[in-house]
Amino acid sequence: MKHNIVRCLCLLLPVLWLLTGCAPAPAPTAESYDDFVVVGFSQVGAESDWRNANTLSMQQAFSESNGYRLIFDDAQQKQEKQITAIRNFIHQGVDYIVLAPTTEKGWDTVLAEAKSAGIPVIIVDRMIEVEDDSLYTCWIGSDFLGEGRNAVRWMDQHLGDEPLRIVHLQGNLGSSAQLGRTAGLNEGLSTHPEWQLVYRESGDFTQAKGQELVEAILADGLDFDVIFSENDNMTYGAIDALKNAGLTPGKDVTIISFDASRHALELVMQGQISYDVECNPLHGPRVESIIQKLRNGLSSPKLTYVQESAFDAENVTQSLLEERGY
Ligand code: GZL
Repeated sequence: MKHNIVRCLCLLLPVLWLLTGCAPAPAPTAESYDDFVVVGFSQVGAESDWRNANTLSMQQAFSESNGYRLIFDDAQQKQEKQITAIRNFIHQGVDYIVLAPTTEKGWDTVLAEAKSAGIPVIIVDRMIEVEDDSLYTCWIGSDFLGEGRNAVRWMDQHLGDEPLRIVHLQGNLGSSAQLGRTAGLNEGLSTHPEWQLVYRESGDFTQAKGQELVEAILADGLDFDVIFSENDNMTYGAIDALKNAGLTPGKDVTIISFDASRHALELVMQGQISYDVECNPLHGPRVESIIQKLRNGLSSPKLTYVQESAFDAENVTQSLLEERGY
């Protein structure tokens, strides 16, 4: 199965040449493909700064200079596009499939096809839920419930037991990041009767939708004290909406966010975001290290959680901003 497409192309080229009289650019020969480890990467999309940093990290790790040929597919946040991409990877006979899944469910059938083709699948970032966990070799990503609990702990410690009216901007519904962060907030709501959830909607992790949602609740005259936003891009949109309404983020409204990208931490330093829980996107070297292990006949833990931090005005420094990798 390996690189069948490539071999077919090599056979067709001379015929095309004779028919068209023009010499097409030489396709990579099977040997040239064989010089590389071919990795098919199905990415969620380009919905956020986090996602773009994750893509760049993967592209840098799986470079030709590192011995890889990366076949990259952007699913535009649609699971059906990811399923099609995985089937294409199988057909092309890649050596490894890396999947950053949009949502947790719906992967059993296509991953069974990858297993039948003998292609190892590595899950990165969000988690998947399958009947048979042999359908993927291993997963590496974040503890999203832990991230949500971290945010609630900070709220408990810094916002005291005063009554809080909370606006909750959720990420892509059904994604591990949304499920975990939401579960953390729900635990907080159940243990703090003085906290009231006054609004909950999904902003799809995008800045535009985050701004749209907050503009709408301001227009409706909703009163609230806290915005619990499940990623920085939705937070940027919410901040724009607050400012356009004459409100001061961090003063009139406390903002809790997730991802902790460099720009967001600048806003933490300025007092606009009160607390930002890190979700580290720089998975490229981590996934590449897993593939190196597998190629050397070594195993990798089934689940690997990356170490992450969190930031408020107390621990954000200029040097931290300068050194930040994303
Ligand atoms: C989290 C990742 C989420 C980020 C968002 O690991 O899946 O998706 O928090 C991104 O910024 O869109």
